[in-house]
Amino acid sequence: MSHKTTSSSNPNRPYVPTPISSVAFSLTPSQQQQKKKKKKKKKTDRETMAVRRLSSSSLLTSPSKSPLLPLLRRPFSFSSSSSDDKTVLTVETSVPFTGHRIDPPSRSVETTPKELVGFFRDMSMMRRMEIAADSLYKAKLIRGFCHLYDGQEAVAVGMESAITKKDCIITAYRDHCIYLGRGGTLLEAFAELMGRTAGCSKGKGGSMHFYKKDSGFFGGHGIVGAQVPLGCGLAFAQKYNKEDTVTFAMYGDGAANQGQLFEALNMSALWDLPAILVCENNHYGMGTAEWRAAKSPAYYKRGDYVPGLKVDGMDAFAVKQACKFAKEYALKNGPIVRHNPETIEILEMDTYRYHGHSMSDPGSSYRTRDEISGVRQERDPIERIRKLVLSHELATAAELKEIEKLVRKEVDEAIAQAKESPMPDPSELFTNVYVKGYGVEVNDLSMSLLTPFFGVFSPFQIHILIKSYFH
Ligand SMILES: Cc1ncc(C[n+]2csc(CCOP(=O)(O)OP(=O)(O)O)c2C)c(N)n1
Ligand SMILES: [Mg+2]
Repeated sequence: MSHKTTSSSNPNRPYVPTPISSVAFSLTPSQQQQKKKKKKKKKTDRETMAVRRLSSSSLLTSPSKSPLLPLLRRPFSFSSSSSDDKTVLTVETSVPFTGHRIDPPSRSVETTPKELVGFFRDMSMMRRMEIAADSLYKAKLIRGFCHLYDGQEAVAVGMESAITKKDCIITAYRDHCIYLGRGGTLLEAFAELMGRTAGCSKGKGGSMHFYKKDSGFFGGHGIVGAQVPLGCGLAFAQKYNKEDTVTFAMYGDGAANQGQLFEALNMSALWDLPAILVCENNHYGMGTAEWRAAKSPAYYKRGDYVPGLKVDGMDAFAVKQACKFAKEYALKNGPIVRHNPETIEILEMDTYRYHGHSMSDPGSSYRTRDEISGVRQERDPIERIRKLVLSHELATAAELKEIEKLVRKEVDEAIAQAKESPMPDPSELFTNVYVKGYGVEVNDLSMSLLTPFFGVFSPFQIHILIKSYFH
């Protein structure tokens, strides 16, 4: 698996990041008055209030005295350290949306102080989790394939804020943060990464195979693109069961060129399924820049007859607006209507991954360090929200640092607890397989034959492959 390909900094075809205007926001007249009043208050008053808000936050308060239960029970909540969910703030997206066969939504996005500060904390939590996973991998406590999501957090957070847990999400192997967003806990995530029984797949799936029962999260998938037809199948079930819900099927710019995607798109459009295809365009498929793999890298237009929207995927509020719009659009007239030719859409999220493709890829041989640091400086999703929080005076810089400190502590606690969890018993190798009592012993020959597939399949999928090969 080589990551050494022509650099995207090739002068003929450079990677051009989305231009970002400075953080823009607008306030209604009453909000402006409120802001003026606030300014008059003494700084100390404001800080005392904010510290009170911080300490009353659900995420930062242990619901139990047991050392294990807090992390097991505590969902990754989108409540914020600010308790104010009544004041409506209007935030402008960084850049306008671009539509294909559709009028794009407004750039003005409504939010509340609670949501705004919540976005900051939730994205900081995701970022910290991925950085910690990097260290655990280097310490050999996480093994096998491991694909990190840092840089792309705004997609997970913005999407989650626009939908409910009854809507479905299905994604590929870059799944840790989507899992947290769906309500997974840090303990379940780290335990799974380290192959422990407290993990969300009982330690049997690893990084690429996170699942969350009864949460509308249909997990990570190692076969590139295969999750898209499965997602359309979920949308079929939603329509069949007459549910007012939708499925977000996520895939990368690399997967966007696969045939199965177009087959799934055709059937979904034909059957008016409430499916929303979300292309996370991080501009690289492993070490291959998008322009080397796609004749047309305008992925939001690639559905031809299917409407599409290009979204700044580094702006959580743009993602929120786009996902809300897409869900409403997909459900327009309800999924039960026999012929609604406009249910399915493609959302292209213009995003960026800071890490390499996986832990075996340093991520710097096919793109320049300047490119990576440029995106960090200009477009970082967390820094954007930090600026918004500060400009709305919802917290001070010191308070935001405190949130980051608490997030770090919570991640460290989860890792310590995950390490306490045992590895699965070897007998577990024969559970959760398709056909009961149909297992086979894995011998050295079959293991060596299947080694190349280890990154793609989970140990249990490999078991099934062995089974079907030898029977
Ligand atoms: C069917 C299939 N082909 C090839 C691979 C190897 N592979 C794993 S990830 C990847 C790149 C996918 O890139 P993209 O869709 O852009 O997603 P990203 O990793 O950027 O999130 C490839 C080619 C695979 N796992 N499955
Ligand atoms: Mg990609």
